[in-house]
Amino acid sequence: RVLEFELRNALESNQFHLEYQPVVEANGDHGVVGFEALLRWNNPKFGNVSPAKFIPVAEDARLIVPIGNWVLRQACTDAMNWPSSIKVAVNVSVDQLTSPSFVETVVQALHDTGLPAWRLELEVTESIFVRDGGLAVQILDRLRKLGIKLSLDDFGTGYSSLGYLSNIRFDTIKVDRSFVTGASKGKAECIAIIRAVVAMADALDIATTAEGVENEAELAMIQQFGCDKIQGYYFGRPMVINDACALFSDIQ
Ligand code: G
Ligand code: G
Ligand code: MN
Ligand code: NA
Repeated sequence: RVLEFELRNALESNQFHLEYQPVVEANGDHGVVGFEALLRWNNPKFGNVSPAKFIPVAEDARLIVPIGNWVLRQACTDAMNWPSSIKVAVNVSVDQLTSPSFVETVVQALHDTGLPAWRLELEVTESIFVRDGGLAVQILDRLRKLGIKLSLDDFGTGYSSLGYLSNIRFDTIKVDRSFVTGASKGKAECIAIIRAVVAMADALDIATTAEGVENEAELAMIQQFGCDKIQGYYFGRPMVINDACALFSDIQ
């Protein structure tokens, strides 16, 4: 595949950069609590390619480990420029999580950048429990014991069972955007699902983040459901690192 060929030399030609989308508190003054790092690829031949398109290619070509490790290191480096209470979330593919030296790579990235473990949040999807659930649980447990935060991304859209929630303690469940969109259109099923997820998370002492909040009405709805955190265009689109840093400077 042409995309795979281009992807092979994207790292060394500096074609990747990260954008950061703010995660804010659902209530009060909606202060920024962290950012999710989102990978961007600008290729001379194809222009900007969406991660939704190239991540699966990178996974199939076994390029996701070096690319994912670059993301991890870059995100930890960038986060050191923010106030010391602000977290950074990094998406981790199953192949990356279960690759032989993933835990060591994370520890090294924290050590080299000086980022405290609790400021790093790793986002995984339910799909990691499908293939080799035992190994994934074991690795997540090691990461957790190091003080790293764990988030369950795109919750409710995967093919997994809830059993893993009794084996591994997540800090945050991210309610998938599709439920937020559906609920805001008055879809009773989506409303019921969000309510149930929040109730379950509360009972398990897990925080919830609502994804894809795009307007005032969706914000009000999410506040009513009792989600803890919000991520969505209403509070900020993914932005380059300088813009993320500028959110904290007093002079605007
Ligand atoms: O930023 P955007 O909405 O286009 O992202 C599309 C998808 O790509 C999302 O599901 C997101 O989780 C995923 N993605 C973005 N950056 C990374 C990354 O660094 N690693 C992995 N594994 N997935 C990512
Ligand atoms: O799968 P994951 O949750 O990691 O994907 C995050 C993706 O969701 C990013 O690509 C980001 O651009 C996108 N996103 C974030 N907030 C919104 C939003 O409010 N609306 C829409 N349509 N997409 C969003
Ligand atoms: Mn994510
Ligand atoms: Na998501």
